[in-house]
Amino acid sequence: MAIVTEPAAAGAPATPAVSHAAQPETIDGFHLVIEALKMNGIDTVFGLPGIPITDLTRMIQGAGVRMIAFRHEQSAGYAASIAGFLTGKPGICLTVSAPGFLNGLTALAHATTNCFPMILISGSSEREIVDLQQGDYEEMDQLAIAKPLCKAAFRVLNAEDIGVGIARAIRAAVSGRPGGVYLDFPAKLFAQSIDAAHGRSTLIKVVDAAPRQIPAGEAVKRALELLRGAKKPLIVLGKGAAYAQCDADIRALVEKTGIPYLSMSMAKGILPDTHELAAGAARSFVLPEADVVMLVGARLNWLLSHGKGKTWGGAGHKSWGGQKFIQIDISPQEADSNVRIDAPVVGDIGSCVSALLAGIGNGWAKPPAGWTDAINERKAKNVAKMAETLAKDPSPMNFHSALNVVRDIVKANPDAMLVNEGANALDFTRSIVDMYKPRKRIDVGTWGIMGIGMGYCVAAAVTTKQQVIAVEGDSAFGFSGMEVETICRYDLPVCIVVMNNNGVYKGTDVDPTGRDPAPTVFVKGARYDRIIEAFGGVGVNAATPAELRRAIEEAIRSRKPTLINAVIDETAGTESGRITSLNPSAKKK
Ligand code: ADP
Ligand code: TPW
Ligand code: MG
Repeated sequence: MAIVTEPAAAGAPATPAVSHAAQPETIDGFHLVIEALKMNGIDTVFGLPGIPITDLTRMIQGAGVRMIAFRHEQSAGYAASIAGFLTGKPGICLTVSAPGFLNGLTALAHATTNCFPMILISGSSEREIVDLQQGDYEEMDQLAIAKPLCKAAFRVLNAEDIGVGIARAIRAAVSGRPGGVYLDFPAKLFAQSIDAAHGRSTLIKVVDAAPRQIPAGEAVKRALELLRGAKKPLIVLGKGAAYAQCDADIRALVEKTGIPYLSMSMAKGILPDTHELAAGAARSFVLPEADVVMLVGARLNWLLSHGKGKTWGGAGHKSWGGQKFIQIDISPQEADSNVRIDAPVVGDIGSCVSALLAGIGNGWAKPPAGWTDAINERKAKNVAKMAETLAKDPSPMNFHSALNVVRDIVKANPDAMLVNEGANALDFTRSIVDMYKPRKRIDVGTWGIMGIGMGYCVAAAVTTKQQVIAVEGDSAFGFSGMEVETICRYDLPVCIVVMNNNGVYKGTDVDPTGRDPAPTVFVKGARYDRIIEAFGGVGVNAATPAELRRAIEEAIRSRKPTLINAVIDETAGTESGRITSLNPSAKKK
């Protein structure tokens, strides 16, 4: 995941040259920042202008770096975070001070939580006034506030230190476990002028920003011994495995060992969901039954029921199910965070998987047929049941009949990026829509966060140039809906499908007192498609699967920004989708 390098400062506008030969050329903070970013292969910045960074956004654009300007910093931040995931380079988000910084902060915390490399750069107000709390314009001690939410936070006060600040931010974001980094640039920094030759000599082109981390030989041996003795082995692929971009080796590991695998949401497609060893359709069977589980870039957090309890065949909700775990992860602190890890393999996934492959050689005995046959039997049963449900054509549409269309379209367009958020709109899409290629599915991630939608769409379109399809709950869409203007402004090939069931989870709740709409319910029969028309995009109302299919196909053909209001049965969803049980239940009704 090397940072791509470019010739230093190519294309950056030079500080206006002064004609007197006697006067040395100078460079200011603005240009040092831009040159440092360019030198380190940063080609895109996501942000929103205002004091003190308006000129910086202009100059970034003038220097040939893509400056994508949003309507809200949170969307710019989410865009930066997912650009980091998709490219392995830190995604950059640029904001103004206090309120802009705070708007970007949720995304910074999200990046850290999800292990995505991102740098939030915020302008800040005058230090001596902020520190004496004398009431400066947008006064706030941003550095202190950012610190607990990111891997590292730095403030740069002198133009000579810009190079070091940016180099350290890049290293912190992409090395080891990736995460969010905060860079604080006070307004005065940008205007500082120093000798140009000296200034440029302080810039650092980061060498080997994300160094390989080779696993210890004995750790690999321990893992292979455990795997070799397994009767019912299982591999779990997480988004760390997708991030590592060593898809061919992961595929070889699965195929050479013949071990069935589960893909976590954003790991879907590292191997196609239709692969014969894919065990996703038998998830509730394989988790409690497996005896040895190899985690590849996946944490045993809530998404995997902390590796224990009923999901894993444990007797009680916190009891160990008896599995032995191998965990491949770059973080040496991850092992044992929830249950005992018998064989931690610490290193970058590329190096770990190739070391395992070398140890496996060619004569690896496949798992007992009893195990794979049992899985295949469950899979066949569940797939047949799903096919039956998908074939139904109820009126109004439900999630299944609408997503059956998306499923076909993704199959026919495997290079398209799929953005997904909501509750039911998320869970049904994850289980119904098969993915065929790595890093194509991007979604709510570790927090199950709403609001990533349009920011992710913009970043996916800008960084991959592929068609983007977003499946959005109507509530989820609302968090970032104004960014459809951004999508139209940059004319991005994004097709947004709003699964409109009139509310959060469903649209049927009522206020028991009869006064107001229920907190989960929105305006009934809303026409989200009309929002995009205000900005010149294509809006379509789709009440049937045939209408939905036609509209998505046309969006892909035209590559025009499109928003489809998919009318979904308002009774179709369940509370919180698949995670109803996480709602605390009141003892008395
Ligand atoms: P999921 O939600 O898909 O289960 P998680 O976000 O819980 O995935 O886990 C991702 C894990 O991958 C993290 O523990 C992180 O340290 C690890 N990781 C990220 N990048 C790499 C890498 N290049 N090599 C090894 N581990 C990585
Ligand atoms: C930042 C809580 C989880 S899912 C959801 C909310 C508000 C919306 C579900 O409705 P939607 O989907 O999108 O219409 P559907 O198909 O079930 O009807 N604030 C944040 N993050 C989260 N997760 C929430 C609130 C939530
Ligand atoms: Mg909804």
